[in-house]
Amino acid sequence: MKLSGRLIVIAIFLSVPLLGETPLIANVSARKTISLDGVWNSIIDPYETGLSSHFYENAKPKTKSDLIEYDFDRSPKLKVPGDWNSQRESLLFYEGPMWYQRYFSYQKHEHTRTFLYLGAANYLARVWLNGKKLGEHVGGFTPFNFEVTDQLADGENSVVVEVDNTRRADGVPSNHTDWWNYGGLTRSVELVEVQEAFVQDFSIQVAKGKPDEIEAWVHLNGAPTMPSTIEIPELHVKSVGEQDKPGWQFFRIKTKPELWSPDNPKLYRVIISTGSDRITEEIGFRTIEARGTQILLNGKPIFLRGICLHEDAPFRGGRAFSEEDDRTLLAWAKDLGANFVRLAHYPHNEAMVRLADQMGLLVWDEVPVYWEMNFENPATLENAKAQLRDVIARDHNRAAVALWSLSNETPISPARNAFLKSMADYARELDKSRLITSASDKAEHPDDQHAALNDPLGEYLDVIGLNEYIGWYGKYRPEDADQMQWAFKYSKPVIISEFGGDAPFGMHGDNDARFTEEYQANLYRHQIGMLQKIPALAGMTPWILMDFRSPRRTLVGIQDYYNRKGLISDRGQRKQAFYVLQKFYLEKAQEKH
Ligand code: GCB
Repeated sequence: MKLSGRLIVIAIFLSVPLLGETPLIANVSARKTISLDGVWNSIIDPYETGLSSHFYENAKPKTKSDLIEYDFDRSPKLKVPGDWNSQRESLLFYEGPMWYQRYFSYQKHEHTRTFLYLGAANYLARVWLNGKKLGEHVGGFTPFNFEVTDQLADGENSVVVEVDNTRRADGVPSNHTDWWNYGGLTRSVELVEVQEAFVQDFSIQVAKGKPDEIEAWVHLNGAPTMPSTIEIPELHVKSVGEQDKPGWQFFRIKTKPELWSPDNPKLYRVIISTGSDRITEEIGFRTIEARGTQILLNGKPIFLRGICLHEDAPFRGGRAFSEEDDRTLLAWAKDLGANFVRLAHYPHNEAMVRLADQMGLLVWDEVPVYWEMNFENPATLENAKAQLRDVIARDHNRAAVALWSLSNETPISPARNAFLKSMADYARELDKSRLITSASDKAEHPDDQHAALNDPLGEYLDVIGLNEYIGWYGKYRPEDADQMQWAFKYSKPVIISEFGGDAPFGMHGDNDARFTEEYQANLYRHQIGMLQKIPALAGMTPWILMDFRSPRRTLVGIQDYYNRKGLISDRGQRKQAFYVLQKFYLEKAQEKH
């Protein structure tokens, strides 16, 4: 069997090694892991002395005359996973380098390879094991791993990570965002043990346009010619791959799986094995496509009843990272009547996407190309592409993920258009099975009854995302939405990816009194009326499920450094607008397309 061109492209791109890192191991949760979560020593380093003072050596004075001006053992502690800002009051606004260190004991085994896997570190991370540098990673929301088989000691080991969340003009994101710049080892750190030859990555999905065929590839590490097998016991499938080039096996499997959808989030147990390496995965099978102005799930039009989410932890504050945090947020989205979530504005933790698979929520997965950025800088583009590549590598087996989003509210310019076109091309090279989108806020108002989105970015997308704040920002009141007619330059499905307004829970007043629940609920009523008149409307994700921390929101007694556009407060209280949207979604869910 020869590979289809599409599979070859996917395989080549997902195999590109990362600078200083090794390619990501897929499905770490199905592996033998040793958790390095817990309490780490930490040194705040605002003047960046750690590198020149060799903090990474974790040295101790050997004689009483030795001079060593740091001591991890006696330094304050930080919990991992976790941002530092919400762990100590003095760190709430801290931006800069922070050094993390911990000891762990390890027993070496023959024929075992070990990787150090970090779920995320915001923003720049430099990593050392036993004083030896493993590498660096840029980007605060994607995982990375290093092979440490040869660096590990039998017995006690010391790992040091410098994490620096300084904002950078050339960064992704850049200097300005509307979310908290939570720094630290924000997701789990673990050692992953694998066989000498192991399954590095795989892709298993329904073949495009062929619901009775599954196409798959398996990428092996350390096993150029070993065969691999895919089993799906419930479908009585057991298939041996065909090798096309060393380390790559390809499969075409005739079978008719029950298809995954939000109403029926059916997952199959899939076993992938090579030699003595064997991992189990839960996989849903479905197709997603855009046809005309509709989005089709499994060949049928679907209206995406969505809501935006930030990765802020309900109740306790700080960056969310646990399955408990994720379950709370997604359960609220389900209560709202949603079948879709926009995970804004960066990749959320992996458990969130896995839970969406299980709970039946389609996902808009986004990278933090946000507002003004240095679109002229080739390094910024490479950085954005690396983040896109890594979130695709992490999530490409999730049926829930329907859309890769390239950006949010970027200012139109030739450099920006070229930047995003390049990202769109790259996303399609990596994964042709999903839809590409982006959120634009560049609507024009020729008069007070008309609005148009002509952003040239639309040319490169499968689905147009529009953020509009009629009734909140700008001159229009919520009622003005009633007269507004929308036009879109590109005849493609449209998702209204944001609208909303701030209201702290419990603040009441008239419908026209800013920052009251009544104002917010009234705004939602008029928005819903307006949006339903858009013929190309394929879905919506209002801003936002829960209030979240933002340094831009300074209004005392109302915002207090929180963006209050949540339908639910950060303490879990539901505002009036929650029920307005819930009513609409429950009605919409009853409609037949
Ligand atoms: C937007 C941004 C989002 C902000 C929101 C707001 O357009 O995309 O990140 O938080 O507006 O509340 O202003």
